[in-house]
Amino acid sequence: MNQSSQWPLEFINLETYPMLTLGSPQTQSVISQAQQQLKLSGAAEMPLFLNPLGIERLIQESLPLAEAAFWNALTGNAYLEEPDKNLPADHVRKIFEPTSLGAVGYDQFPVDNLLRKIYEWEPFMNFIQQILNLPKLYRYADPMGALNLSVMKENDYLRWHFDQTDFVTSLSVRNSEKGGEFEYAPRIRGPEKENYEKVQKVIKGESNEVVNIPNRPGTLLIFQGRYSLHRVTQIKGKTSRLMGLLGYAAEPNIMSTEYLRKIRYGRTAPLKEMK
Ligand SMILES: O=C(O)CCC(=O)C(=O)O
Ligand SMILES: [Fe+2]
Repeated sequence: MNQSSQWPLEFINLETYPMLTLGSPQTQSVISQAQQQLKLSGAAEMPLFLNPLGIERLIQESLPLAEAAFWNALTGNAYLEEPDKNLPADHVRKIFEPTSLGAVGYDQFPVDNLLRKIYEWEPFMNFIQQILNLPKLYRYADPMGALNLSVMKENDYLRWHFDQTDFVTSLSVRNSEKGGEFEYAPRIRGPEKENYEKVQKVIKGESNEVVNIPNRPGTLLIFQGRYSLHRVTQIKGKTSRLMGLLGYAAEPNIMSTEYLRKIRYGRTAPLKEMK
């Protein structure tokens, strides 16, 4: 391993997360705890994954980057697709909520950006792969979608939805003063059952199955969002919520559609200076 590929090390809390020794008993115990959490609730939370130096650097680098975010506001349902016209008007697939947030694409990250370094770092990907117990893991092949900085400013909101991917890996950069909480209903649907009634209750604020994960800077989160309905509550106050979203998948060549690029980054062509 050469010098430059080692440098995220000084920013990671290696005492708690000794990622370089995957076979050691301590690392195996961290990995099996995360696996337990995923099994129980679909979310593995690893607080203080970054050390104070790492958190500070992440914030300092993310603030100017956030200025370059593309903002979009739209409305949609929890299933991220147009509902069938023949469904009754009160069907949960016909509940539309607003979403507004900003996103910075992978091609906008400088090469020496810490979040990017961590994302591209083999030992980090191996660590995630072990937790997910997958034979292989790949970075998204999309030049914009692979790594994102999500930027949510005052009044922004990410509506209740299910992800169309099996899991999302995030690294929290900064919290808003109020709001900005990640709320979710663990495994509220399954591959064979939609549980529309329960889903509807969540969206209407009538469910007691909703839990939340506080947004603590430096926390690494692996979240399985295909079956767990989730949202980010409305941001209150002038401090924007910043979150790194790291795109890994069990299959190679994952690309975003042109439509997704357009609504998320406001463009379909990647920037020229991309590596
Ligand atoms: O910003 C977050 O914490 C979650 C984002 C999310 O749910 C998504 O990108 O699908
Ligand atoms: Fe999501």
